[in-house]
Amino acid sequence: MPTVTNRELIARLSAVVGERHCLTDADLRASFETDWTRRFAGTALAVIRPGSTEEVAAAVAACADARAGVVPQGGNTGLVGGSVPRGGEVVLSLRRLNSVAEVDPAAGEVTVGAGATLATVQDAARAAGWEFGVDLGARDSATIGGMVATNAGGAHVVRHGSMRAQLLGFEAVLADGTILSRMPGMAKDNTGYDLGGLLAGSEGTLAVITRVRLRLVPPLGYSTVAVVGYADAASAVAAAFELRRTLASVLALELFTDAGLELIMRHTGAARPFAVPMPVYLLVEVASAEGDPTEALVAALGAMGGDSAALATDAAGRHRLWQLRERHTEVVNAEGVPHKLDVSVPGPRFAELVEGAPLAVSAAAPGARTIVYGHVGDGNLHVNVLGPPPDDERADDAVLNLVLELGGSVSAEHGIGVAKVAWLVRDRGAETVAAMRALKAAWDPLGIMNPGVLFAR
Ligand code: FAD
Ligand code: 2HG
Ligand code: ZN
Repeated sequence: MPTVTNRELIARLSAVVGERHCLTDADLRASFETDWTRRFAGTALAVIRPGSTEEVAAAVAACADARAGVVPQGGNTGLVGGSVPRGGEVVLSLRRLNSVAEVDPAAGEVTVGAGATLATVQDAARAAGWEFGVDLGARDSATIGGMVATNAGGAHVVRHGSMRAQLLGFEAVLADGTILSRMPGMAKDNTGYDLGGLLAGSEGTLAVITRVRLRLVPPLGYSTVAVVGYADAASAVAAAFELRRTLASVLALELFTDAGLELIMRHTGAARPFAVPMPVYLLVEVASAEGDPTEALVAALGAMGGDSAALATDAAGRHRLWQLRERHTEVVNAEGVPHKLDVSVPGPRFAELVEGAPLAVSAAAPGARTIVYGHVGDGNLHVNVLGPPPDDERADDAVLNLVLELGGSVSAEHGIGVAKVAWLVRDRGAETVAAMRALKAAWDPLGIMNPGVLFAR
């Protein structure tokens, strides 16, 4: 049994990180205690803001001695409630670990602190003549540590893969305060278990990621974006998969519907991409270093007979079209506190999911509104439900049941967090979850790392 009182723990944490980085006042803690959607919130014992890996290690060791839960937090843009306290834990904010080392221009690699934002890393890569392979709408707030911890996906997975695929090295603090480091940056490294790969998607339940070595990708100088309207989801999905098969230049394949577009127009003042509303829209971006891919895109779209289309090759035009997809999260949040279901199904079932999810919601929660959008190229749909109170999960359950019937996954990119804990066994099976729990027990025998996330307590 712990013999350390909360007061003693706070005094020790304060000594480690400095008094002004150990926040105990409710007002100062508040922004760290509620998640981006406002659906998940809890009270922390304290919020600490360490300034170095050594401080993280000493703080975690102090929490272990006190048997206090540790909730690692980056930009707090996660959408499944994993970055905020459930009650009485220490929130460990990584945002001060925001260093971005000089890019290695020959290797195309960079070492960054866990608290560096995605936008900072993208800027550093571009300044050195490279690009970072992952992009997502929360780029100004989401941190690299949080993105590794959730194995974030985003718009370019179809071309470059998700965060795990960018990871060449890591430094992390284990649950007893031990520092692990494997940072040199090697494309090939088969010396035993891939522990960095294990931390990718671990959602703060195994260790605190403090630094990572990332691979960069060559810049793609030519880029074109098109938004095409379709009469139904099946036609849009078939077109997306045909483009993925035939155009090597595909960088993004995204889908949204007129219900989402209506919200975007109402909240942001954006205009329709073309005069006639269509039920389903496909956004495709093609990009190449070798030459302008526009002609090939136009030919491919023409051959498939899309109904109406808007196309942009200049930066402002591309940005305008991207806003129609990227701002869905923000405008849904402006309408209310959403239930967010981030799911994937095998490609051939994707259209069934797009059509079926709103019907499943209506049957389970009459009157609820469903807005769907997502990364069609990855079979990943974001189902957002507005109307039911935060703790009414009937609509969530209906959608997740449908996903499992279609052979899919209850989390494509945001993770399990606390939102989908009840669904992990149903998705992965008892044997697999037992194997995961064995890993958790070995890495975190006291169960202090993000308790309640991923597994039920
Ligand atoms: P947080 O929200 O702070 O934390 C997320 C999880 O990671 C928590 O479980 C936390 O405990 C853990 N964690 C955080 N930092 C660390 C660390 N250093 N070590 C160990 N564990 C840690 N996600 C996508 O995948 N694709 C998208 O396209 C996408 N678009 C988004 C758009 C918007 C507008 C918003 C608000 C969110 C979007 N997200 C997207 C979700 C979110 O941005 C990602 O999940 C992101 O990876 C979270 O990063 P963060 O720094 O905010 O992490
Ligand atoms: C996106 O793809 C993000 O826009 C957020 O993953 C998804 O708002 C959502 O549900
Ligand atoms: Zn997404």
